[in-house]
Amino acid sequence: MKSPAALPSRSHPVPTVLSIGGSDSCCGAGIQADLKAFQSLGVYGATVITAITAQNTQNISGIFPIPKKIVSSQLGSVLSDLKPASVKTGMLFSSEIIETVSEKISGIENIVVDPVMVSETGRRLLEEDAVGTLKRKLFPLADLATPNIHEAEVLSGMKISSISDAKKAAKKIPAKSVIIKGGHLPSKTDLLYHKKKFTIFKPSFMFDGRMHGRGCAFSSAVAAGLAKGLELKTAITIAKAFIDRSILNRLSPGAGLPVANSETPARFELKNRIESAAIELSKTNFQNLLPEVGSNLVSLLPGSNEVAGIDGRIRKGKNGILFSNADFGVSTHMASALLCAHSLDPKITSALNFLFTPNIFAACKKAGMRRALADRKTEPAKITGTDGASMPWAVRQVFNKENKIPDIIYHTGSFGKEPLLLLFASSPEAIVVKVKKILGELK
Ligand code: PXL
Repeated sequence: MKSPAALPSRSHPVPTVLSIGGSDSCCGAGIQADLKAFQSLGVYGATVITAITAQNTQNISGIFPIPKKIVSSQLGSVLSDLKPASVKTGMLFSSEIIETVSEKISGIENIVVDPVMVSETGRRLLEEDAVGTLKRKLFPLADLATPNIHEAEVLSGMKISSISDAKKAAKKIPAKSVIIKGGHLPSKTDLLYHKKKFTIFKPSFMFDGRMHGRGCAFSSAVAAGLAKGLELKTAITIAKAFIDRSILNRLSPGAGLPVANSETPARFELKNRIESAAIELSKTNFQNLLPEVGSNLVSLLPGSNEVAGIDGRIRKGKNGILFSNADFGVSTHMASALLCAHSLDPKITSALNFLFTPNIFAACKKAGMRRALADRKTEPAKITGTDGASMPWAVRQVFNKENKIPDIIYHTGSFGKEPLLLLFASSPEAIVVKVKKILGELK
C-alpha cells in the first residue's frame, strides 16, 4: 500500500465569521442559511443560537427562545477561542437576548446587524417590546444595519414609499451605516447611507416573488466580505451579486416559499465570468458572427467534468444581442466538444461556436487563428447516428491529424448538418480576446 502524503499546509488564513441568530428547521433562513453563505464565500462560520424555530417553507409552528444563560455560555466559549473577523446578528427574539449579545460582542470589529422582526411567512421573530432595546443597545455597535423596508419603518417611525422617504429614514437609524433593502419598493433598489453619503444599488434583474432566506444570506455575505478585509461598498456589491445568483438558483424543497440557494465559490465565480464574457461580447459587433440558432459560450469547472454555459444561448435580438444567465448543464453538444478538447489538451477550458462564412473564415485567418478542418464526409455512420457523438468525433479527428487542439475547428457542413466553427481558449476572457481580434479583421 502507498504511504499517505504529508498534509500540505494552507497558504491562506481563512477568516472566521460569527453568526448569532435563530435556527430554521427547513434551513432556508437563520443560522443554517448563514452557514451556507459563509461556505460559499470562503470564510469559516461559527454560530451562537438564540432561538429554535420549528418551521417549514409554509409556516412557523413554534418558536423556542434559548435562555440567556445558554446564549451567554455559547458566546463565552466561541469568543474565548475563535477570533471572528466579523459578526452578523439575525433573529434575537427578546430584550434579554439582545442585552446579552450586545454586552459580549462590544469591541469586536465589523458588526453587521440584520434587524430581523417578522418572517416572510408572517410570524414575529422579535418581541414588540424588544425594538427599543435593539436600537439602544445593539445599533450603536453596528458597523452596518440591513433592515428591509418594513423594519426600517419600525426603526425610524416613519412610512417609506419611495427612495426619498428611505433617505430620511436611514438618517434616523442609529447604526454607523445603514442599507435599506428595497426588495419591496417598486424600484427594487437598495439605499446605503454610509459616511453621510447615499449610494443606490440596483438589482441585476427584477424579482417580484416572495422568497425565504434572502435577507439572512445577504447580511451574511456582507459580513463575509468585511471579514476578508473588503471595504464596505465592495462587500455590499459582491453580496448583491451573490444574492442575485442565489435567487436565480432558488430551490423549492417544500410546497411553500422557494429558498435562496447559494453554491460553491468556484461554481459562483465561473458563472460570473461566463456572464461577464457575454456582456463583453454584447459590447462588440459579435452579432455579425451569430448564427440564427444562436451561439453558446461554455466553460469547464476546474477539476471536474461540469460545464457551464449561457442558459438559452446567446441570440440575435431586434436591438442587439440577447442572453440570460449562465448555468451548469445547459449545453450538451458544446459541452461534449469542450470536454473532449480538454481531455486532449488540459489548457483548453472554454469554447464558443459561431457562424461559418467565407468572410468570417478569412477574418479568422487574418487574426492569426490556427484553424483545422474536421472532415464530416469521413464521419462513420455509427457516429452520425449516435446523438451527441459528432462533436467529440470531430475534435478527436482534428487532434489525431494535427497533434494539438487549434484555435478553431470547423467543418463546411453536409446534408442536414450546418457549417460550424468552434473557437477554443483557456478561459472565457481569452475567448473574448480572440473574438475581438477576429472582429477587428472582419470586413
Ligand atoms: O429571514 C429572517 C429569519 C431569520 N432567522 C430565522 C428565521 C427567519 C425567517 O423565517 O426563521 C430563524
